[in-house]
Amino acid sequence: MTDITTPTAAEAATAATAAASGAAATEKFRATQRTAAAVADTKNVDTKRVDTLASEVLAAVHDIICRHKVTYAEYDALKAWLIQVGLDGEWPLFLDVWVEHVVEEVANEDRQGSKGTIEGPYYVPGSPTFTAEATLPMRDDEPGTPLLFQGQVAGVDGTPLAGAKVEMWHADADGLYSQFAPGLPEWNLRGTVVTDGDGRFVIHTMEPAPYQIPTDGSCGKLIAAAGWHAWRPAHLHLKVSAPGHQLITTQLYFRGGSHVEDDIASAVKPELVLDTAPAASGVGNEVTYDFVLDKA
Ligand code: MBD
Ligand code: FE
Repeated sequence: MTDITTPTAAEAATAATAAASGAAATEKFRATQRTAAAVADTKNVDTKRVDTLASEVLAAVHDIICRHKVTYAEYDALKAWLIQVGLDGEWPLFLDVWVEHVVEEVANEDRQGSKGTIEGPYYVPGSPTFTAEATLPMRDDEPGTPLLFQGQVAGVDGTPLAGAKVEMWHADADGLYSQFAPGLPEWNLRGTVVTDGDGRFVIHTMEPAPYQIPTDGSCGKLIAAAGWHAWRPAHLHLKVSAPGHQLITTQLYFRGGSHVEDDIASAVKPELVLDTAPAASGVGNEVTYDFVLDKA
C-alpha cells in the first residue's frame, strides 16, 4: 500500500523537505532495529517496568492538563500534530532533539573517560574505513573551511589504544547530511579511521555549518508555534571504540560558534567545545582532541 504523505527513503534522495529527511531517518532507524533484533519483544516484556513508566508518563500529562486547564481545541491540536509527526517521519528527529540528551546523561553517568552526548538521527553504520590518516570522502569542490582534526585514543589508565575506530560524520558547509538530503554523494563527510600503533589518528575534513531543524515539518511547526529558535550549533559527530572498551558516542562543537550556548537539542557540554587554530599548513584550521575510553 502506498501512502502519498510518507515518502520512501529513495524518494527522500530527491527532495529537500522535512518529510523527505524524516522518512530517511525513520527508515534508517527501523533498519538498524531489525539488524540488531532489538525491537521490543512483547513476550518477554517486563510488565512491572512498563506499568511504572507508562503510568508515570500519563500521570505527568494528566497533571499538566489539570494545572493549565487544557481545552478540547488544544487536545485536538495535539492529536492532529502527533498524527502528522508520524506521517512526516519526524519521530526520530523529535525524540533526538528533545528527549535523547536526558537518556544519554543517565546511560553514561558512571563513565570515567571522555564525555559523550546524543547520537541524533543521522548516523549511518558502515562508512568507508581508513588507517591512521585520512581525508573524509567529499566532493572535488566541497565548500567550506578545511579542518585538520587529530588526536589519540587511550584507556582510562593512559594506555594508547592501537586499532581503535574513530567514526566521524557531519553536515557540510550548507548544514546538510549525506543520505538525508538530496544531491550529495552517499558517504559525503562520513568515514571511519583506525588508529595507528600509538593510538593516533588524523582526519582531514571541512568545517560543518550550524544545523537548522526543517521548518516545513511538524517539528518546525512546534518550534514556530512555541516561539523557539530552530538551531543546533555546528558539530562533528563521533563514535569511538576499541576492543575491550566501551564505545563512546559524542559530538564536538566550535568555541564562539552560533548556538553553542543555546543548542535546541541541549547536547553541548563544556568538555565538548573545540578550540581550533589556524592550521600550521596555512590552509584552514586544526585542532587536537584526545579520547579516553572506559573498560567494557
Ligand atoms: C542533528 O544534526 C542532530 O545532530 C540532532 C541531535 C538532531 C537533529 C539534527
Ligand atoms: Fe547532527
